[in-house]
Amino acid sequence: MRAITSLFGVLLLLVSWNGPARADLLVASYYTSELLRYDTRTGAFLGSFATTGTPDYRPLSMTVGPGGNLYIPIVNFVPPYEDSIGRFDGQTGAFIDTFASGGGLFGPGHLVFGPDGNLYVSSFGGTAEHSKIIRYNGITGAYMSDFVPVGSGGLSGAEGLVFGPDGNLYITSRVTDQVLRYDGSTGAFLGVFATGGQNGPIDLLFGPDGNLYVLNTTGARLEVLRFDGLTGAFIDVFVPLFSGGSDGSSLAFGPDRNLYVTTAWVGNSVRCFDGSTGQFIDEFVPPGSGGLNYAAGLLFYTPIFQLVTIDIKPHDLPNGVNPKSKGKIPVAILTTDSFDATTVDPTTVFFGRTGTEAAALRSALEDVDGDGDTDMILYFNTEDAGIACGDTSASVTGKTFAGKMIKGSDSIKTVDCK
Ligand SMILES: [Ca+2]
Ligand SMILES: [Ca+2]
Ligand SMILES: [Ca+2]
Repeated sequence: MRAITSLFGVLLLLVSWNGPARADLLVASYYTSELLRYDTRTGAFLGSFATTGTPDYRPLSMTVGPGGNLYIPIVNFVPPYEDSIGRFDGQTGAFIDTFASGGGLFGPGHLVFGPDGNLYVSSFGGTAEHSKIIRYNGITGAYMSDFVPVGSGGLSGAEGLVFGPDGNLYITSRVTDQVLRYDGSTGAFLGVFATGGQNGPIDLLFGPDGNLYVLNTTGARLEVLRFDGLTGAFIDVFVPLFSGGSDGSSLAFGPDRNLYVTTAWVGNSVRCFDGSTGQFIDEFVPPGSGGLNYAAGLLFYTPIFQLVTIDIKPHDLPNGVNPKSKGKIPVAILTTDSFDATTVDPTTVFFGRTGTEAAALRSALEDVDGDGDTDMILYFNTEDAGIACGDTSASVTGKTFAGKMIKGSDSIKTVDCK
């Protein structure tokens, strides 16, 4: 029996070694215009994950969207000072494109994909004359509407926003010290949900216990208040005022269910608090670790795709693509030592600029690369792939019949772009 038990233990260990990828902690380093990676168990610095490309484009927060990519509000410090939402590859951190801009976006704070798949961005604006929530198309990035228009509900200084368990949208109104609630489908104002005391609320989320956690700032200090998630009634000061923070500070629950808070320019760290009691545990990411300079948004992020090897236009290299072609483009998913391409469900496969654009027209199983094992070849309408002149890579996403998400990328060279 003992032998069986220890064998079972070994098997469990093996399973856990091969288990799902562990989350990384990503932190926006505002002054250095990059996202930094930290170990979620130890807080150790793991490297720079992404940069915005220029020191004048400063990242504030981040969320995960279609294709497993990261969407990041960027404050632009060079003329014409147009703020925007950048899209970055969720696997590699590579900049993909400026996903969304316009619609009067001014001082973006936080962003979230809604139940309808579209992207909601708070436009802080500093005062009631500019504060609003903008809705962009979740696939194309096109401006759709001012979902919560200027003046609605007295919103002033919009920063944090989150869809609640009831499907409605909750927004921090920093200047009026309130959390406001809006209809999640129409954007209509539903009322003041919670009153945040004397200090300006800048971020919020619903915790594992269903209650609402609100991060307040007084300029150089932070606190976390807790409210009933159903009624908005004040419960307690979950974390009392501490030195650190101001603009850009954010909060998130970790995989360990503890609460993590970034402390912006004052503390320049990530603090960990007990998720049940609010008690301070430690400076999980110490001040300045890994070059961190002005800790803004944070995200516990698990890359959800298995990376697979693809070959755009098998037997061709470089892989010339005419974005305006009316023709079809073949893409192979190759079988390797670590992946069997015949397990892919071809009806789930998309190809294009980010791997979410064009559905497969048809597919076949064959040994595309002549190495003796069976691969999958798929065909897509080139003009549906969303490829723009100058793009240098394209991707495939899909699922296996067992439901595992896959993603692969290959180089392209755009042609006939005059
Ligand atoms: Ca090729
Ligand atoms: Ca092979
Ligand atoms: Ca093969």
